[in-house]
Amino acid sequence: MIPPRGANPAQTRPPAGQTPPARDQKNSDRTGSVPAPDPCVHNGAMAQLPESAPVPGSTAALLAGYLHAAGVRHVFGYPGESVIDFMEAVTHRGIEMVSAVREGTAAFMAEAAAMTSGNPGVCLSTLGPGSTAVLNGVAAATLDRVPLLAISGQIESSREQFFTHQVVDHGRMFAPVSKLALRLEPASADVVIRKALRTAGAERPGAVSLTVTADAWPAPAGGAPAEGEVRLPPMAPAAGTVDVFGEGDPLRTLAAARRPVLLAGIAALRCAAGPELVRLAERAGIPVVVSPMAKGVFPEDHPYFAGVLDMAGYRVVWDLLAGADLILAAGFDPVELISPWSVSTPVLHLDTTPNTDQVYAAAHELVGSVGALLGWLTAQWTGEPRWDEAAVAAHRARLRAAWLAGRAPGRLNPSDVVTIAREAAPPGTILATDVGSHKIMAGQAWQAGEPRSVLIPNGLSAMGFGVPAAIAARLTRPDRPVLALVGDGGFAMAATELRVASSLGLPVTVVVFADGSRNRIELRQQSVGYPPTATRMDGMDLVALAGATGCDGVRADTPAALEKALAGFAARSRPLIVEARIDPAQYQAQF
Ligand SMILES: Cc1ncc(C[n+]2csc(CCOP(=O)(O)OP(=O)(O)O)c2C)c(N)n1
Ligand SMILES: [Mg+2]
Repeated sequence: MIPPRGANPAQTRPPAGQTPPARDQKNSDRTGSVPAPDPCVHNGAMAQLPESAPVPGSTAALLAGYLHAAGVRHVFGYPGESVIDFMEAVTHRGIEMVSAVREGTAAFMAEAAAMTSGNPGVCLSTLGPGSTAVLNGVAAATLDRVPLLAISGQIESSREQFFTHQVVDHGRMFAPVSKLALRLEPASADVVIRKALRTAGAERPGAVSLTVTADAWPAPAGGAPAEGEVRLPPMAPAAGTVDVFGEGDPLRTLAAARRPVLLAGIAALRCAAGPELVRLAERAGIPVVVSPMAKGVFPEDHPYFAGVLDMAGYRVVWDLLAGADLILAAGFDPVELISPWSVSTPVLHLDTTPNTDQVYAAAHELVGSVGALLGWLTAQWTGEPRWDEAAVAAHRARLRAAWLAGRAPGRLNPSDVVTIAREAAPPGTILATDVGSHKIMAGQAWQAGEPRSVLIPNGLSAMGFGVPAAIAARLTRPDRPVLALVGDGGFAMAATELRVASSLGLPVTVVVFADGSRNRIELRQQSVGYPPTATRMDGMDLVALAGATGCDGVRADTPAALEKALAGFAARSRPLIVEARIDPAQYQAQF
């Protein structure tokens, strides 16, 4: 049965002329007028439910059914003729179709939704320019190891082989940036959808591209046992079996170590191995370094927490690893290495994946679910704790001093922004960063309390992620405050997506490290004596931009002003853009 138009309150907009008044007037620092949400504008979720149902038993309906069963509640995309049947099918299935400003940012939203929820992310683009525009986000999901279905429309199958207007070969185009590029054809729809979902989620996860010709969507789906029935494949990252590779006994190697260090990475996060990490760290007295994308897998206020790899203060962390006599790499993925692996410390490799990267030559490889592997080591441990808490605290103090180095007195330093934002953020806040010098500062010192609460792109490391990621995080976790810390370069790449946030009433807060520079690259130029070619930017008036996109906006150039701007941000009802005018001098001490 089709619900009447507007029956779903979540997808209903006020009729034109009846827009509710802005609720946050007293906190509003913006200038200029806020455009009223316009139900005719296609920003944000599709406004109304379809009048006619998609064809029952169609390929579109089957794919929508599988997505729903896999926990997908949002499809992020941009419309085109070749995908209109599918947009109706997902809406009919109760999945919200979120229309971004462009396809590339829609893919970042889908990636961030998957990072936050653990379920596959889904982005949608049309043929030709839509599919080419989505590539960066697809590559990001693959290198960030995030399960993503990138669905692209294509011209009808009768013209696909010879027609040239807007037609590119998706199979060849998506191959290098995805785990698999498939064509969804009606006759084999059931098996191909299952294959796509299983492949996207299997270790190591990543993007799967699904190309669907316009005529395939309404055609009857083949292979389903009964109309509309879905048979969801397992979505868990790894089961419990253990393969052991390498000479000798890994338990003996561990028992012989006097200064072991755990290095936890994203496979540990995917395996939800946090409790086992804590138990091994405490029982055997082992400090834990985490990778940026694994932040939260180990509590950062724990006495055995030893910092984040390759973020600000990175030399202190590498010194710890160099001085260790065994590194237990627990789900560590070398895709996150920014520096080369330069230490000769022996490695015990604990991962869902064999050591196929060979960045280090592991003494032993234990392959299975990371939590189970850690649990097994803990159960076998009979020795004394190897490190005392005071020694780890001394290491953390060195790291903190390195992170604070180079501060310019009396100015708004990058470290001030991170500290003030963290203090203003209530427990449970989700943080998204962009890419650049600000990420390196935030990645080290933003204290993560739980898994999947910090979204840092560190595989492809694509700029333009932070703003769309914050929007998707808030949609996925409406119960959580969401904050983005972004550079002014990355912000400019995605700023118009904030109109989506205001249209959908998503009160995300975006703090822009405004330094008029693509600083991370400018620092490289400085280090080799080059001028800042193409790395300086004219500043933008972000307060005006906030007004133009229906957000509140405020400028801060001192710590006190920033504290005031961020006070109580989690209780706001409208999106907020904070232009934090920083002095970037401190970065020079960091890199
Ligand atoms: C899409 C993309 N283009 C280029 C780069 C290379 N890059 C890495 S950091 C950076 C500068 C980022 O500038 P900004 O966003 O202002 O951050 P800041 O370094 O100033 O904190 C650039 C150009 C990238 N990572 N992603
Ligand atoms: Mg900048």
